[in-house]
Amino acid sequence: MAGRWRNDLNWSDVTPEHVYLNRRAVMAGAGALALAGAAGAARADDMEPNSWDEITRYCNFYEFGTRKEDPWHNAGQMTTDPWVVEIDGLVDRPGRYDLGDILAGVSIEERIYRLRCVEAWSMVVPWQGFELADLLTRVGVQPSAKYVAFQTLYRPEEMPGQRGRVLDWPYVEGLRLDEAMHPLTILATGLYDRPLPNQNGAPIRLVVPWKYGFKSIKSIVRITLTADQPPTSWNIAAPNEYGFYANVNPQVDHPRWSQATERRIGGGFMSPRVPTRMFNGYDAEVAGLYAGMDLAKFF
Ligand SMILES: Nc1nc2c(c(=O)[nH]1)N[C@H]1C(S)=C(S)[C@@H](COP(=O)(O)O)O[C@H]1N2
Ligand SMILES: [Mo]
Repeated sequence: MAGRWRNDLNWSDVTPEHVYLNRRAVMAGAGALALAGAAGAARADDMEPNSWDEITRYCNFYEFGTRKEDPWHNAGQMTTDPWVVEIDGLVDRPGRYDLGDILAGVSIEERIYRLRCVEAWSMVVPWQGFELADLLTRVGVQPSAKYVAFQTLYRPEEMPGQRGRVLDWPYVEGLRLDEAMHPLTILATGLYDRPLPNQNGAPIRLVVPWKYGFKSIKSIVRITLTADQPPTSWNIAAPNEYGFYANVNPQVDHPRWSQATERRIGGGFMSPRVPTRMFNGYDAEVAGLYAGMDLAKFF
């Protein structure tokens, strides 16, 4: 991997906007304020994080219901302590790892990423987490491994949505190994410098910012290194609508709607529609992973 990916900004650089700028002005004087203001304005359209309320109340987590506010209402019932992640398959050190042991071996950093749902809405989220590659390297990926499979908690007594059949439970997802090892791919444990709320996938969830949101599987209990492409929940549910790759691509429409634009959550009752960007704007970092691939075929 060519070096660690560096964040292009910290969330404190852009939000809470006026609070932060005022603090900076007091500390560093008017010159710093002008600079920060100019940089902030240039980014404002694109990388201004959504509010805590937007990110934690407008969620997709079908284990708690299919309406956007259901997870906010229902996810409090999920027990997240103790939490064990089973890591198995083609690894040198398989085992049932306590979350505390996993976190003891990594350094948590901040990543502000765009999140683009396949339903054509989007947000900007200030995550805290660590690179999935760090964990995979620690457990030792064997040369025969080509994919990484992930599984969400299955606990219908705490997850009312799992008592219905809207998806095959547990929710499963997967990445090609090179996607999993890419420095943009993180396991998130926090949001706005607070522990990850249950509805956003506590205590540990995947974030793959150049793919549609459904790839970013929540509340992970198992990670399996495999030789073959693993099954994935939305692909099982509707294979003609949701592919394994699910790279954000404004040129490949969903069979039932356009993917050319997206509704950026927030901004009052008229959420602005903005153009969707190739690989969700991370093309410089990830386009090389798909060189020569037909992205309409491998959607
Ligand atoms: N286990 C699980 N993970 C999931 C989902 C889900 O229903 N169950 N929804 C996905 C979808 S469609 C999206 S858009 C993102 C939403 O993440 P957020 O609610 O934290 O914004 O989570 C993804 N991860
Ligand atoms: Mo989504």
